[in-house]
Amino acid sequence: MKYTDYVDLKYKPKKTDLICEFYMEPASKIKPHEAAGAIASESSIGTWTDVTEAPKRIDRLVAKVFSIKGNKGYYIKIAYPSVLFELNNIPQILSSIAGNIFGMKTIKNLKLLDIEFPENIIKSFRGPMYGIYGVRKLLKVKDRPLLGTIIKPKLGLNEKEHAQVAYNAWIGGCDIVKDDENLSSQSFNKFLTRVIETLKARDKAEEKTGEKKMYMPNITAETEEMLRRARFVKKHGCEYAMIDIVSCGWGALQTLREENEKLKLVLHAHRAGYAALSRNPRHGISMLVIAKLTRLIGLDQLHIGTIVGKMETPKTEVVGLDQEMEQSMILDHRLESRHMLEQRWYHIKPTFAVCSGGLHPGHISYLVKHLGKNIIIQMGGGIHGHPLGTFGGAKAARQALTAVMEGKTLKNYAKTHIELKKALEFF
Ligand code: CAP
Ligand code: MG
Repeated sequence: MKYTDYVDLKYKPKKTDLICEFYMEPASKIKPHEAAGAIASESSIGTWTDVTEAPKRIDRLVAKVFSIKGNKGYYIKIAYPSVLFELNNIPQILSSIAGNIFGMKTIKNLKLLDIEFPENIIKSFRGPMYGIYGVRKLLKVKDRPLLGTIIKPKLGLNEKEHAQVAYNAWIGGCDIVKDDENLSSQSFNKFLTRVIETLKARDKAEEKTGEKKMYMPNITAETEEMLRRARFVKKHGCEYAMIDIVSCGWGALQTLREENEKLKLVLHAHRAGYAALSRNPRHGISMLVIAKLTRLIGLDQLHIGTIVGKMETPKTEVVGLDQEMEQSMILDHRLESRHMLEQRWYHIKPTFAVCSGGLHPGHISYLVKHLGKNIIIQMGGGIHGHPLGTFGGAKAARQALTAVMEGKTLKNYAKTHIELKKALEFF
């Protein structure tokens, strides 16, 4: 088969097909049909030349390019017979549809924009154990965004200092305190000691505030060690674990999710490193794909970016309502869906979207307006950089959230809340 034999613009995808949408730029002198066919061939059963003794029957396994739109840069759609993919195996699925094709000479740029999974593949994954509703039930917070902070400075504090900063953030008004993405178990802050100290601080903060408080320790490590840390966390009465999904890898996430059937932890997905894949609009893998894979495997919360704040998040990369949804993800109006992670997807529970990165109390109105209430808002510098310190910063953040939920402007609310006033002046 020639590459162009993989193009059939009349093909109507079957419900059982897995469908990928790519943005593609052919290499110079390569026609779009040939470039698109090369992608379909290499990501399904083909290679650069025909195989002399291949059995005829495998021709029914070819992927088909059924849509090519654009000029110079093209949006193409490819349908794959789902039999090409192993159920419950994200690494293999990615080795097909996000593997060799990124390096082919016939392609100058290629970005995997979206994957539409058929039902049989979706049903082979567990999805989140808790999802939005399970986390809300755990935290006893019904219908407002959850407020979190990341302990700052991100590295350097010892275990007791870490716990003290967490305590101040919790009594100031944060629901959740998390470790930063590059804090694991360094000489100055050992994981086991940090967890013990910070859980003691959590219990004190719960007693003082009468509110449920959550700590998300970062268990990112080699897989076996990560599982040991997850079991330790569970044993010491912590309900959460946070993991850097890109650094740990998809296979490790699946292992953790399997173990979590026993541990029943809320799993928080930090996406450090995702921008190496998604930032270039013309090459790589979109955040939408990363979000779908993370939700399919079954993490409960995921950083989705925010248009405001410090991280470069092109509008198209904020996993949001305007993303092209696949048939199986139906907007679930019960949830007032504002972003894809909370939409229904067969048995897969809705994932809590986490907004973070350069946020401060002044951003809360914008976030709720654009992403709704089913979000977790996290501030690191926006709380620990407040002129009155961590406690004042957490108070300011909680005051801003209360104002927005009561339909008041931050400016007016700040007239009677000094911590918020100082935050709005300072940031
Ligand atoms: C935020 C943060 C988070 C980023 C990740 C940081 O701290 O802790 O890791 O939010 O980005 O280390 O930058 P600040 P994203 O609040 O002080 O910025 O959420 O976009 O994945
Ligand atoms: Mg961080």
